[in-house]
Amino acid sequence: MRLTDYFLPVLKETPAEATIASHQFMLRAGMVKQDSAGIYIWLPMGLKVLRKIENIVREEQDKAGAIEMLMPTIQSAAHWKETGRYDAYGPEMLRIKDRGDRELLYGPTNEDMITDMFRGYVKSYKDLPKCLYHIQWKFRDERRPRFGVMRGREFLMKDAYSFDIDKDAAVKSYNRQFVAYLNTYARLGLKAVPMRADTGPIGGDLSHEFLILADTGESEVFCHKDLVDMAAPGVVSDDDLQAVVDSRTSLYAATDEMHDADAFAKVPADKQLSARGIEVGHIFYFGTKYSEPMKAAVQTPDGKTANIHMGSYGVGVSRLVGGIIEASHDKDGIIWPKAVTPFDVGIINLKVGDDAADAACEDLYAKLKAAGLDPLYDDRDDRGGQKFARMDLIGLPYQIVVGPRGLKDGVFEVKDRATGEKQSLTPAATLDFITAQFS
Ligand code: P5A
Repeated sequence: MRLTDYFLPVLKETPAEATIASHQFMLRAGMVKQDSAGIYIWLPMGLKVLRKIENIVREEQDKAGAIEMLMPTIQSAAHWKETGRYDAYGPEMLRIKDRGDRELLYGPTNEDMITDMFRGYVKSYKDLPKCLYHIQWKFRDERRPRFGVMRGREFLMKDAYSFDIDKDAAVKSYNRQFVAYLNTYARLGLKAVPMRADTGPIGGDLSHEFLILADTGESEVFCHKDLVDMAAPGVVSDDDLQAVVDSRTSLYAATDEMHDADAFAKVPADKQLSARGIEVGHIFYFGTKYSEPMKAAVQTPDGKTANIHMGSYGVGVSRLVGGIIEASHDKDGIIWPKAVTPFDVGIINLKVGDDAADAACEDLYAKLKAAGLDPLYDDRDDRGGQKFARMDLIGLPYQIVVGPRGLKDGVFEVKDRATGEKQSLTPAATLDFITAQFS
């Protein structure tokens, strides 16, 4: 993409309403614009990152055997009345009436709707287990929307729902999602720690939140330090699921609502970590909480009927955009992990209009694209300082600076955004170096 063709409305000043780095940088880098409290327009570069995160989440769900579908954002109140959640959910739910005075709502989550759908089709144990998911916008009329997309009112969630014949089978489904979450966050370049968590309005007694540690996080957390740097498990066979989950849950980790000071005191003092965290996922096993009132039951092998055991599994997809920035930035701007960067590499032309500089940039731009990369070419006629600041702000992992001085010696300057390291490379070596970083 050429910058002169793109829509990248970068701001010079930090908007006063933004108090944390991710919010400031997302506004300044032209990724989002607030339309009303907690509701955002996703501008082109913000959307690119959102889609990359969404795709990684999707791939890991698919690998875990979950099946993608799509439920609507607007739901009928009837499902929620059946489970008793219509009243219980309170003012966070946006309630709407249609022209026929029928009660609708903008979905804050989908347990009630999917249980209604599933019970209509599935009547036998032979059709279990199943795990279905979608990636869809939610609305929660949060009392205090803040920190940009981190606590929005409208936000994108991946929500999966598992259906099993009994508790043992349901715990297996839970464990499979638990492991998928570890792999998902690792691919996003994050260290997310699973912690025992409160279940709130979703319900159930087995639940973990996945949190990334950050000073600006909204949750207070307590955990064993070793959990933070554990490597992702990768592919795990069904037989090994429980052991992988146990290797995490045997170490102390809890959010403040579930914190047990006595148990935490037993963690060796040099391993105790109290910190703040950003909740980027939350998984639940809630048994028959929805299937019982909705009579979602199947025939068992011995001819009886049993209520389906369910779990639900959420990832905060739009929150992750902010979460990744909180975990990876410096004073000058964002530092994107390669897996989610909006563009792979930036080309800075320091002398737009100069034949040699223009030709070198065009050639490099074409070759990077031919190599399957996604470069952003800054071909705007701006001052050098402005170009450097803009490129640092938007945080692409590599920058290639093309200017008259280097060209005289036949080299470009290649900068690593994370380390600040610079090297002078010939055009051919530049191409080799950059493509190697993405292979
Ligand atoms: C699990 C899937 C649920 O809603 N039902 C379906 C369950 N869980 S949850 O914890 O309430 O939400 C799941 C994840 O969504 C993100 N999230 C938010 N992101 C941005 N703004 C919000 N206001 C917001 N609320 C929840 C979190 O990452 C949470 O873990």
